[in-house]
Amino acid sequence: MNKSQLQQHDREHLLHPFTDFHDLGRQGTRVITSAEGAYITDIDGHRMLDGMSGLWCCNLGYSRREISEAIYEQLNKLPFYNSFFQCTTVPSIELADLLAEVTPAHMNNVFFTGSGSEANDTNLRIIRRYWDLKDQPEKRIVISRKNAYHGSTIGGASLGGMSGMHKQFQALDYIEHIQQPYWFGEGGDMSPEEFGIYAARCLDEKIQELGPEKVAAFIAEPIQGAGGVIIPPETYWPEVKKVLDQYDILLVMDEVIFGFGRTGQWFGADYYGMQPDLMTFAKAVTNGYFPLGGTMISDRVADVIKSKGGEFTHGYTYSAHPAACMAGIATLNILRDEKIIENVRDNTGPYLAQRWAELADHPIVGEARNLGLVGALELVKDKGSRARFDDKCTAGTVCRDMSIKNGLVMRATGDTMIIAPPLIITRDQVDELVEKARRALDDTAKAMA
Ligand code: PXG
Repeated sequence: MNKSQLQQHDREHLLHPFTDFHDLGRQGTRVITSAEGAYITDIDGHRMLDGMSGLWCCNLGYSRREISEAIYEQLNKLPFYNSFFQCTTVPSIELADLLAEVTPAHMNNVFFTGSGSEANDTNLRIIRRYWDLKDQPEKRIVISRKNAYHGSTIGGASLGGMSGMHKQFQALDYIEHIQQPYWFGEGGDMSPEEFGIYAARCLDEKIQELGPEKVAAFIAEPIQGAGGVIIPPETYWPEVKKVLDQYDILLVMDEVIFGFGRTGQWFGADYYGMQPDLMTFAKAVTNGYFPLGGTMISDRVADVIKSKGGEFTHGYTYSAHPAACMAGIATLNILRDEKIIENVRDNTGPYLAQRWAELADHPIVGEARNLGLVGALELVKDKGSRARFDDKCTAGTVCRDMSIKNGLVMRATGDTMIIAPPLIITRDQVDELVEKARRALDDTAKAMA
């Protein structure tokens, strides 16, 4: 099939995730046909630096045969076996060992799932089971944050705080949402430091309002990813820690985007010095090569679930799929053996920080923020008042299209442009990324004038 035939069949038979079908019909899909290193190529032969690592998952880029070969060999040896009913497979044990090694010291158990959404559903099941076994069944409520993203199953979407999503389904009734730590958008006249404390105190207020004896857990991404790379003010996480230390409430850190090196540390929890009870992961655990997610479970929680006896009635057919686990093993070995994360921390992360900050002087950039290998640009019409161009987020859409035209995949969340390039990006490629982003900004400024 040629390009237009592919687009037509796509329109007729494929319902895409998070897609406006009118727009899709009008514009047609972009057909991506190949990828190499940090670049993807579409059906027209247009090659782009992939500033989004696929969908925050191909942290090692697209050319790691060690991973694809590990999957292939496993599929030929034992393509599937389940981990229910006292069965197990060698890859699942080996990956569990490796995860226990790279995650914080107090986390030594994993429950495997097929995705991040499923893993957050698993978290809800574990939280409930934990408090029941502790004879505190009244602890039921989970606190999350507005504009959080925790997936798209009913559980994941209920935990998430995106208003557009909540309009389209009925959320679970035991989840509450509080203020997000988004200083640029919602900090008003407060300094970032003041606002960080304020946003953390909102957690305390909510716990007191609900009654600590009813609150089971607090869930948060270390940095909001899909919500627009919202890097909390430095005061936020230490204050959240203080709040949580006062109460007997579980902390779930959703590391689906920031796990496996994005901050220059293995996990966001390491970066912020937090000790979560549960830690959701997916995406980069297999470098995006095979679907796999899961949740890491602290010793405190695992001991209760394991020792109090009785069956934990939860699991997925593809929990611990052997080929997925082999992909995970190969990925973690590369991250560890090639010191990829150390390189982000000491070399490419600081270099991106320096180059990305230069974009703050652009006339339509209200803020350029970054941490490790992630970054965001706030597009504004007026820098002083942080006023946007319009309420339809036209600037973000224009900038995304200009960026793609200029050979860089940059994503728009409203009028916030975001990047999360592969962790293997070189300094030269960081230069290329920043130059292409600047060109996209220039083109956007012209189009919006
Ligand atoms: N938690 C977080 C923090 C995520 O970012 C999920 C859970 C769900 O994972 P699965 O594997 O079920 O998709 C995610 C997923 C975007 C975008 O546009 C982000 C995600 C997924 C799709 C799009 O930034 N994150």
